[in-house]
Amino acid sequence: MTDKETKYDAVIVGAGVSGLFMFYKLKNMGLSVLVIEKSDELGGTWNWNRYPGARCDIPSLEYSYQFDEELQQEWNWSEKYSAGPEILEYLNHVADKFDLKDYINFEEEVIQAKFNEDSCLWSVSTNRQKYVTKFCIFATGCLSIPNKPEIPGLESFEGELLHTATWPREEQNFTDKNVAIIGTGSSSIQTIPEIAKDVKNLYVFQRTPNYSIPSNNGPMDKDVEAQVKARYSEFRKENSLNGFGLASLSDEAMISESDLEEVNSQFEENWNTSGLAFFGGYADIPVDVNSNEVAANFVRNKIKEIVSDQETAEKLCPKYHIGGKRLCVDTGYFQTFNRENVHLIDLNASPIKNVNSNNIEADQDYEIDVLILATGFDAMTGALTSLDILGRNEVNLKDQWKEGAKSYLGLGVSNFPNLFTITGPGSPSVLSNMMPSIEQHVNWIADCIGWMSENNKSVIESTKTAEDEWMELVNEIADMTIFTSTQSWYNGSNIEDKAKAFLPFIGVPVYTEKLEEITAAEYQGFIFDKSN
Ligand code: NA7
Repeated sequence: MTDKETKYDAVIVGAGVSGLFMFYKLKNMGLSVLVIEKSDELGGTWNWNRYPGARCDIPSLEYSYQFDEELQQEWNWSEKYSAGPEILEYLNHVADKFDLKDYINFEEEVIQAKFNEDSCLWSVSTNRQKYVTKFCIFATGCLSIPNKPEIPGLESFEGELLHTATWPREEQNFTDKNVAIIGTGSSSIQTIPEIAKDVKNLYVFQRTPNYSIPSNNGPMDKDVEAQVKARYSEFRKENSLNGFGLASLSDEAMISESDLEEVNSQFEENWNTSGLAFFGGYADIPVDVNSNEVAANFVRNKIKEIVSDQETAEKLCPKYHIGGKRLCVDTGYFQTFNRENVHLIDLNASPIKNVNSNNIEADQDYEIDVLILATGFDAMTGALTSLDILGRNEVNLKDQWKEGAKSYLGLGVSNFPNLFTITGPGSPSVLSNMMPSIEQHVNWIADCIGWMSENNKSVIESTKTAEDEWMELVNEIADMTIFTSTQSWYNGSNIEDKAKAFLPFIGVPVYTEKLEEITAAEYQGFIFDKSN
């Protein structure tokens, strides 16, 4: 170790929801820990995605930490679904309350992490210096690396070019401007109703329409808040027993066994109350294509009811299974297309031929001042494969994952000892409420490190066999659902040259059961100190 290398028990990469809690846990265990954060602020996804309308689409009483009773009692959310700035305020409150900020190295970017087989330590190189650490923990998020697709002529555009995932902090003034937005995923669906209010014209370039359910957002109902807070831990426990880890609408009712008229009237009620939970309204929507079609058709009919121009409505109606792409939750998205200043351009009928200095050429020329890319992320693996992470024999993680990411439990990767990922591929992550899934992983990693110390183990690594079998299970479960039926960022289809592999583990309760079994069997599938 040179003078310039500082040694830690653990280095955590990222100061978002997962990095903050991971740091809190390890600090309380008495470990020496460093958090490295690329931005000058904490908050991860909520720090980067500051576009107008950015909002959590899971109710905030659920999308919040549960590790500290005082915290969950004292914090009051102003709305059912919190907007990005309020979530950032909350995360800052958490960091202040538990004295976390002073230990975070802001504006420092990890470039390489390399495992040394002799010392069994990791060297972490940043744009500033080098650190040595026993454990390397990637708290880098599932949706962190923006997808910037190749669009012909984009580099020649002379107006303002924005991406929803790297939105500037300064307020953007779009008054009387002609604005184009490319992409119609969740970010776009949230921002379009906000942006449309001010602009002269908003041109929405859509490649694939999305299903979206109204959020039915509003001020926090104080009675509901009080009821939840009176039994918060039970409430969290109940939610963890539902497939997606969310408070569910569902009993065990199946569309296939129900009267269609009753189903449609139930859907009507769910449409007016539920948001994402709409998808769980009947147990067979995710697994039975015919039942799925009933739900899909209900939403298509809603779109046609809301949007006055039927040609536009038809273009906004998705044809694939509902849920195949991430279901969206909106506040007035479809209604926005009734505005005279909002225009939908179907890229399937007329692809973008070129972007010039001040216009987009498609079916006609659209003169624009601002171009917004709402084109998503290199999801689930992008934040890891964009770095040089070198494990045993200097194998690079991005090479190991070339044919598709494989991980054991979404927590460990063979050839990468003492490296942990929080909500990595193969875990419920993006197909669950991220907050409790993050807490589950952080608690597990902290317990594992504690167990290793008590049992005199210094190196943990998952076996390739465990990893292969685990990913087979991930795919077996996914194949029983509609999730693999559509091109989506769940299976890497949105990124050119990315291996197509379905990555999230579907089913929070099954995952939890398996994780607990494996842990109780003294971390079955992991080897310690290469000896057992
Ligand atoms: P998404 O959901 O990946 O949406 C990206 C959108 O951009 C989607 O409509 C894409 O169409 C579109 N896209 C991507 N590349 C292109 C090109 N080259 N041309 C035209 N359109 C393109 O990302 P979001 O940021 O909206 O949401 C991500 C998640 O954040 C969300 O699900 C929540 O979990 C939070 P496509 O469908 O690929 O045809």
